[in-house]
Formats: sequence, C-alpha cells, structure tokens
Amino acid sequence: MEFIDFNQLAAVDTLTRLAASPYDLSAAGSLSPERLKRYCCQNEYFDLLYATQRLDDQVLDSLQELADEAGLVDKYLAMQEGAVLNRIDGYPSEERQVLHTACRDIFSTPARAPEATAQAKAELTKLERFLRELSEGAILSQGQQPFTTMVQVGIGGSDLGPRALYQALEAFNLPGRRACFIANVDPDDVAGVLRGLDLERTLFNVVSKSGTTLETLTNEQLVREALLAAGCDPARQMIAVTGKGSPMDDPSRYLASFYMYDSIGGRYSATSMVGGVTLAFALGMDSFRAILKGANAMDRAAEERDIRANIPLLMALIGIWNHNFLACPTVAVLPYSQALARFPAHLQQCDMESNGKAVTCQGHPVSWKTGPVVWGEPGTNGQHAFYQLLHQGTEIVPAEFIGFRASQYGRDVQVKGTNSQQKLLANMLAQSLALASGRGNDNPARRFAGNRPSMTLIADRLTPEVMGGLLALYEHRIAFQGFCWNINSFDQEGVQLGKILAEKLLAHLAEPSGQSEGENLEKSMLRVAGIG
Ligand code: G6Q
Repeated sequence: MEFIDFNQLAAVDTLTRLAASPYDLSAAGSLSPERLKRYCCQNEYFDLLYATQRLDDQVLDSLQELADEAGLVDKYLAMQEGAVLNRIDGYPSEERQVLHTACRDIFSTPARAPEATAQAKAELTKLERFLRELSEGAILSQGQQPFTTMVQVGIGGSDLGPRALYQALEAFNLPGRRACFIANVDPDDVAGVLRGLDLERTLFNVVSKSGTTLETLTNEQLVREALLAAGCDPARQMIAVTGKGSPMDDPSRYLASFYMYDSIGGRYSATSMVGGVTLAFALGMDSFRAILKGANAMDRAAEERDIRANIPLLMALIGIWNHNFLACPTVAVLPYSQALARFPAHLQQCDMESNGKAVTCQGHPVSWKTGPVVWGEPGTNGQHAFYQLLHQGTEIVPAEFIGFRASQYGRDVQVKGTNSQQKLLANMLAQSLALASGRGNDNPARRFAGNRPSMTLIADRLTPEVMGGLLALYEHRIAFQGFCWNINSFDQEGVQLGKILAEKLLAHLAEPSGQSEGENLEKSMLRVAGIG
C-alpha cells in the first residue's frame, strides 16, 4: 500500500498551524451545554464525551482530512481482510497477517478473513466440548472431584489481556469457579499463588504462543513439581495454549491442547484461545461468546469513515492532536471502576509495544513523534495520589476517563442522598471539568490553570459484551495511530536485546568457569550487584 510519511501529509501542515492557538478550555464560557452536546459521539455501547479537548470544528475537519489522506480506514479494512501488515519493506521482518479481528468475526457470514475465522471457530468448538466434559463430570480430578480453579501461566500478551479481562468480569464468574494468574519468573509469585490453592482441584493452563518463553517454561516446571509433590499427575491437570508446531505442541503432556495462530500477535490475543480458555472456564462459554460479540460489534463500528461517528478512530486522532501537535508526551487512562484495575496495564503493553517505534514501515527513521507513554490507575483512588500533578504539575497529561452508569453487582448504599456509584461517576465528571476549567485564586499555590484536556467514555454497565467492546475499541485506536505514523504496530523487536543479555548473564551464573575467561561486562555487572 502506497504511503506518504506523516509530516508530508497536507493535513499535518494545517494542524500545525491550528495548534498555534488551540481552543482554550479555561476561557470564560468556553464549556457551554451546547458544546458538551455537540462534542459527543455514540455507538452501541459507549458515549464518548470530548468537549473537554482543546479542539473545535476546524481541528476536527483537519483530523478528518488526516484520516482520509493517510487512508486509515482503508488500512484497517485491509488488516481485517488479511493484508500482511506486520512487515518492514526490504528488511527481514515477521511478514505476518494481523488477524485478531478474525477470532470474533464468527457472528456473520461471510467472514472478512474466512480461513482465520474457520480456525478460530474450530478452536472454540474444541473448547466448548472440553468445558462441557468438565461441567458434566466426564473430566474429574484424581479424587473424582470437579475442578474449581484454573491458573493461567503465561507472560506479556499471554497474561496481561486475559488477566485484565478476568478481573474486569469476576462479578460474572460461574458459581464455584475462579481463575488465578502466574506471570513473573519470580518464585515468590508462583509460591504465593499456589499457597492458596487446593492443588488437586486446580487446572493449570500454560499459555505461550512461541512455546519457548523462559519465564513461562520455568513456571511450568515449578507447577509440575508442585503437582507431583502433592501426589497429582500433571498430565491430567495441565492444559496448553500454544502455536501449532511449537515446542509446547505435544498433546501427550497435557490434558488438552488449544492453538493460536501466527496472524494473532500476543498483545492482541485476548479474544483468541490465549484468553478464551481461562475466561470461558471461569465465566462460562456464554460469557466468553458475549465478549467476542462485543469485540466484533466494535470491529464493525471502527469501519465508519466519518471520524465524528467512529469512537476508536476519533480517539486515535484526538490522541495524535494532543501528542504530535500539542506536545503532550503521555496519556493517562483512568477507569472509574475497580474492576478495570489491570486494564491500564494491558493498554500500556498494547499501546507501547505496538507504537513505541522509531522506523517507518519502509525502515526509515521517523522524524515525528510516535507512541506516547501510557499509564493509569483507577479513580477515585488516583485522586488521592497522583492527580495533584495532573491538575497543577508542569506536564500536561491528557486524561481518558472510563465509567459506567450502573455497578456490576448492584449492591449499593445511600449516604448523604447519593449512592456510591453516583459518587464514583460524579467524581469522574468533576475531574474532567476541573482539569478543563481550572480556578483562579490569589494564592498561587491554590491556583488551577485549567485548559488540560480529557475525554470520557461512558457505558451502561461493565458486562462481558461491553468489556469485549472496550478491548476492541482500544486495540483499534492503537492500530489507527500506528497506521497514521506509518510504523509497524505489530512487531516488537525492541524487547530482544534485553532478553539476549539476560541469557548471557544467566550463562555465567549456570557455568561460572565454563564461559569466557577473564572479566567482561556481564561478569562485572553480576559481581557489582553481588550475585556473581
Ligand atoms: C506481545 C509480545 C509479548 C509476548 C510474550 C509471551 O505482543 O509478543 O508480550 O506475548 O513475550 O510470549 P509467548 O506467548 O510466546 O510466551
């Protein structure tokens, strides 16, 4: 696909000009009820309120031009249809399709990428059969008890998305079922999780696309030993999710094996078997299908070309406005929902591993900013912690609030005339207004400059379907930005160097005298740290 570099796009010139005097949110009357209504975009699940951004119609028109000129929706459509977008022209690269959307394109025919969707459907059918056998008692523990717990062992993309989704949806767990996660190659992480479990009634789901990840293989070994020590047979309690043909693709070692495919990147894999096995075990197959349905609905909604009617695209472009034109280096994702506590961590990986790149898809260095630093924590907790910097610090941090009109459990209490859910939402909206409007004061330490941008996503309730929608919304927002910056959002070469050096250090520890004689950098590092 033909591409013009970001700063050669005509809309970039216009936006640069407009950025010299962006909309002032702190000016008297700048936030009117009409503006709040005008800058609101709705889809099946979410309302996006973006009147509290430093933009006006002129900026939006130019962002639309930017989207059209850079062919963002065309690229997205090509992605869903199986274009090989994970590549760098003229250099060795992964050369892969990018088909996480195919995992959930199971509700309509024809599918956008029929072959990948057929593979996803086959795995779903296998999973459904396996879960039926568990719930009907055809598969039981050695002591003829039903399994109650699944522990997912995996790291990075094989952990963050599934864990964030599980935590978000724990309110919907099947009775008597739960999930835990082990990721870090920290023996205390494993010991801490295992300590609270009835090992005999626990399934261990080892998830690794490559089947070679050091942390996961080490933790698998720890778990196998713990099972043996408890008199359990690992082959009857361990499940594998891996790539076809990987070193872990050995069904004889596992109770069940499921596949994920090359065209699904780790950080985009939560709706494949990587998330599916644990989520469907704990929440039930119907809830997992609801997650897929929500994600699929968002995949379709992201095909809209009008940026004012496409939430993921609009959020991507507003993000570009703040980052490339208003020079804000970070983005805070602030869910007003404790259930979404790990969602910012998932987005941090998805965004920063995707768009933390400095070469174009043609291998040339970029001369424009690419992905921002992404971080966040739930509110209102954050209000009592780091919001001080958001309101009065010297960095301007665009905030993305996420909230729900109703709670998940529906259990609440009235205190001073309002319930907790209302308090949660009122706080969220108040933060957005405070950041935008600011407040004058004779005391400079009590002055709020305001004019700090934010936007707010609101849905009715955090259900499996809405969670699927939220996941896909951010996946596409990230991909749209990567398309616009002309970078490959789907590789992760930047994690390799540290891995290689860690292996060198470990080789010295494993065979202190067998390695090269004399001092070298790795050996001194170990010695200085008191480990060698
Ligand atoms: C994600 C990355 C990375 C990956 C982990 C685990 O996009 O590629 O986070 O998911 O390194 O890899 P495996 O699933 O192969 O163990």
